[in-house]
Amino acid sequence: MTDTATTTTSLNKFEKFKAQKDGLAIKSEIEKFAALGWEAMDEIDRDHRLKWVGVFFRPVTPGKFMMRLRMPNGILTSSQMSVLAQVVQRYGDDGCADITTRQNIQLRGIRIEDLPDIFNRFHAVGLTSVQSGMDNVRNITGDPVAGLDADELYDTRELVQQIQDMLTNKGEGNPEFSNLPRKFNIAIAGGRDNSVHAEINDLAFVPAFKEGSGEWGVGSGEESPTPYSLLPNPQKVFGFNIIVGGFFSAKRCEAAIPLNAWVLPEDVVAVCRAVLEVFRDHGPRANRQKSRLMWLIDEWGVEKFRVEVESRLGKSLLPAAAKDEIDWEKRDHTGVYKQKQPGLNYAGLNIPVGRLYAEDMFEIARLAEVYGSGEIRFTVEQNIVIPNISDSRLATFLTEPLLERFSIDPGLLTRSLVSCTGAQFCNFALIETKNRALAMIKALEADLTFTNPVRIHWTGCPNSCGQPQVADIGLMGTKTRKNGKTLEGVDIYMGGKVGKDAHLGTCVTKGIPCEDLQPVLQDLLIKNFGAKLKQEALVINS
Ligand code: SRM
Ligand code: SF4
Repeated sequence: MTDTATTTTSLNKFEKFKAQKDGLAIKSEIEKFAALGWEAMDEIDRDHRLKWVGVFFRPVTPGKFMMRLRMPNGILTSSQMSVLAQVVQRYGDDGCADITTRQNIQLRGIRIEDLPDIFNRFHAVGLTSVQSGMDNVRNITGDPVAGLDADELYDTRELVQQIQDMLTNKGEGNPEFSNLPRKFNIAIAGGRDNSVHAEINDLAFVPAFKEGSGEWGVGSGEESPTPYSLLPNPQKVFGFNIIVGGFFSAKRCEAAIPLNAWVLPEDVVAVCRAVLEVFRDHGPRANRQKSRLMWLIDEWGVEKFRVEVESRLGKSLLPAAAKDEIDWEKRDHTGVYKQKQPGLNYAGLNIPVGRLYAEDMFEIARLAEVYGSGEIRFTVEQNIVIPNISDSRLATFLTEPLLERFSIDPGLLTRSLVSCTGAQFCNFALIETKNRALAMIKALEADLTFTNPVRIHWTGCPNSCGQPQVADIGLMGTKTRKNGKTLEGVDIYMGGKVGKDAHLGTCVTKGIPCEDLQPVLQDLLIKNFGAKLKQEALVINS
């Protein structure tokens, strides 16, 4: 490590404990912790280092840990889902799972004494939770309908898996990337609708065609780079424009900015490695509120950052293509859609606020096996997609009782509802989110009619895990005062645009007590999103 990273006097407490013992060292100590019990563990190991293997101590429910998996491109098999269901099933009422805003899943109620057995079960079905928390690269997102969508530009699945394998040493843990200055998010968009919210990632790849000119690609290091002139159609070559530095934090939120670079798909893994090496070795480590990649880009300027990335790559990057291919409104994939493979369909099921229980998970696994190919996918809206349902089985699939709860045609608010974990399990939370979000949507849908979905995102604190800045209406938990009392409240964000011309929403109103929120939302929905009171609609139609 260089410059800022080595100045021990300015290291924050996280940097100090990482320097004493790398988080990944915890991997060989799991048996010991299981025998010891959580009460007897060293606090830094328990509260922080365990996150390097995806195990999160929950101060709200001490002794009942959360486990965050890795789901490259949000894809898993029915056998993997069954294993996850078995894990949470043993915890009875304490056990459940949440689909996350990064196309991933978290398990709850986990006891430390069970970790060796859980890791063995994960290993047997190819699941990993390694490096999913703290100063590591989070789950890498890709297009949720990759390989299914006739209109896709690039099937992101293999690339996402390759990046994860490089970062995590095929799920075993990779000390090269286990001590970044801060968390890091990577996304690859493969379609025209930016299903991954590329702009809110530290590093994202956005589809873009480049007019051929006989220049050389950068190559992945091991094999020779592909010259444009040898590509099948050198006049119009597919690749990705690179954007960098997008992030949300309590103090600052930024959309990613162009790196002014374009890469061939086969160079994406090498570029990820180069960017991460630069961030690892030069990213600021003194103040954790100012450690995300954008702070380094601010300090250096994007030009210098690009030059450093090129120097790690050992090659120049080509300038960005003039335009990218994101020209659709964002789809939510809820409903039944034809696949590019004749006779096959994918079904997007709405999972209200992403919450699943063991019996739901077994049932989803069963449906995927009986009607599909055993594959299940997650979306960043915390929903699921079951692909490869044949035309002949579709009608029976649609009669399955699970679809009454996990609908393919939910109400227009339910459809787009997203919520972070909130006070039930998260100690940063300023408010309860998931249950409140569901109750609020139910009440609003009872009173109003809608013509279009309205995307409402709840997040329990300014860390913004529920991404309120990408929503039509974003609700961020806060504490507020009313009649001399402190109450749970929200700041309201509006104007988030996703898909084509994505941009972040901003705070429009602060400190609305949650108990007064319903009429405020009703008013916003009527004035800004064309909702109508059911009574009014009845009069107009009669
Ligand atoms: Fe997050 C921390 C949950 C997506 C920004 N996030 C946390 C912790 C680990 C805090 C904690 O220890 O309690 C939360 C765990 C609560 C729990 O028990 O579930 C937590 N974050 C989540 C999830 C589960 C929300 C959800 O309900 O879906 C998401 C897990 C994604 C995954 O699978 O890895 C989740 N978090 C996000 C996102 C959205 C995204 O990635 O698109 C963001 C904003 C984007 C970003 O990071 O730039 C996000 N989480 C944060 C931050 C603020 C980061 C910062 O730079 O300051 C924190 C706090 C921190 O890291 O210090 C945080
Ligand atoms: Fe917890 Fe805040 Fe993230 Fe919600 S936004 S999961 S409350 S850290």
